[in-house]
Amino acid sequence: MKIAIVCYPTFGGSGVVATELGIALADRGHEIHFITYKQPVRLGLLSNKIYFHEVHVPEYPLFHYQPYELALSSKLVDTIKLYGIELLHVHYAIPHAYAGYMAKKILEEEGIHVPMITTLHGTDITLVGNHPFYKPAVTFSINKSDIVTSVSENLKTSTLELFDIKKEIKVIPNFINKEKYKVDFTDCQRSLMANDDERIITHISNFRKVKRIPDVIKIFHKINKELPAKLILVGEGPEKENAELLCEELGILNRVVFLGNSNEIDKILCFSDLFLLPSQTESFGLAALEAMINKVPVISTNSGGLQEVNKNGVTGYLSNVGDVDEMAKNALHILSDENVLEKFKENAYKTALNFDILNILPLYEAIYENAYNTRLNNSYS
Ligand code: GMT
Repeated sequence: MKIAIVCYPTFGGSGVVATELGIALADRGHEIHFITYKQPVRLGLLSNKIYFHEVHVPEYPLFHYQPYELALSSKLVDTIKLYGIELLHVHYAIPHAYAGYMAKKILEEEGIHVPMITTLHGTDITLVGNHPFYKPAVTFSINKSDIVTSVSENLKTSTLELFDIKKEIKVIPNFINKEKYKVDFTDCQRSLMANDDERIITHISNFRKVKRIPDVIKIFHKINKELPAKLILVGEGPEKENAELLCEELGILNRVVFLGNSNEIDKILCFSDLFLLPSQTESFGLAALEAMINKVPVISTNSGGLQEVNKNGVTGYLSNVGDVDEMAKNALHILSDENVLEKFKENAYKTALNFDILNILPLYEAIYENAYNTRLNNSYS
């Protein structure tokens, strides 16, 4: 099948999921066309099955805001016609579902019927899409999608609570590719980061407020009082500067490594002992799953869809948002005993295998087929 994928090209979870899905679909023989404003960060070399089409937004001084949706819709129309694309899959509702629907309608005028799948990722529903200034347009474009998927049961429930949704929402969880994470521990360059007697604790995110970075640092501070440890912070975002200030204030700057964005998180997770994700909310928590496939237990909050990924007392522990004391206590329980740590590591890995792409890809392929076969029925709605 010829499939166009619209996503954010950045390090955010929705872009990562969209890119990895496209790569896996291409491996299965589909022809994939990524349409976005920059080459997706997880997309390596292009192949004869993977194309990238850049959306350009010409600047004009009259515009206070440059019309990205308009440029995206036009790019979709042109690309779909040029390559005979049969299906459109948009990741993150804002503004992709809106622009996708417009493209679909323009194409229908020319007798071209392309079904649109919209995948909801989290903040497009819980933080941004829910804002009154966006809500009518987001509700409309979700309802006008041919098929709507959500990355967790919890996100589906929130979507139905927050919006007036007439469409069925199918849950297709996020995934990892276990083949990509076959690094042997002996290949890990642990000694670059910490001494042998130090535990390595990691956090990876886009450093937005929702990630509660101060909690990451406070939990680490409490752990570090009890046992020698290093904190590795991976990612860039608005909260990074405050994070550095807090580390300085607590006198732990020399125990914390700020690594910035990385395309080699597997190499970092390979030598990590524990992953911290104390988010305010997380529709799924892809970063936690990526930790788990690297045998890293997770200390997280119990908010959003995290409970669907991190299993309390098995792959790590879950606490109420802001309960840094309990999170530090649970972290110490895991880190203080080699046998306990090993058990959690093994459990984390085994649980992550349930989310292997080989289990998830057929679910997407089935909805693509269904959407394609029923495309004419839905075109006039
Ligand atoms: O804030 C982020 O983590 C980025 C955001 C996104 O939409 O790119 O992530 C959301 O989608 C991910 C992939 O489906 C989920 O794993 C994250 O849990 C979700 N983030 C939130 O709900 C805060």
